[in-house]
Amino acid sequence: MRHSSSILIVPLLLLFATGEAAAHAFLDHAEPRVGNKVAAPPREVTLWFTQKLEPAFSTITVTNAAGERVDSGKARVSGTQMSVSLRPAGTGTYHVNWRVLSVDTHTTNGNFTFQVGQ
Ligand SMILES: [Cu+2]
Repeated sequence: MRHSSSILIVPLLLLFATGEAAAHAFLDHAEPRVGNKVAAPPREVTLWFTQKLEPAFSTITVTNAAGERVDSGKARVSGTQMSVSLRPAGTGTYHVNWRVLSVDTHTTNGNFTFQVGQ
């Protein structure tokens, strides 16, 4: 009896967990691509998420290899997409930090790097 009841419960928990994960805005992909190398400093960084974003509370900060802020500070949000302009800031490892509020009122954040140079 005990065994059969746990078999019923596990699929319900899995269903709940998957539904919850799909309801948040997670990073789907980015340009420049996460962990990738580009030849020249990009003019902007664009992130695509798994859910629509609330523009007012969604931000991206980008720093260059020297740790200097190189983003314009004004992220542009359109649906599931968020972009920020960059000033030219040399080669090396760039760090991207993002924080977004999705339309379901949940906040998520994360970071990744990409490389600039030969
Ligand atoms: Cu959510």
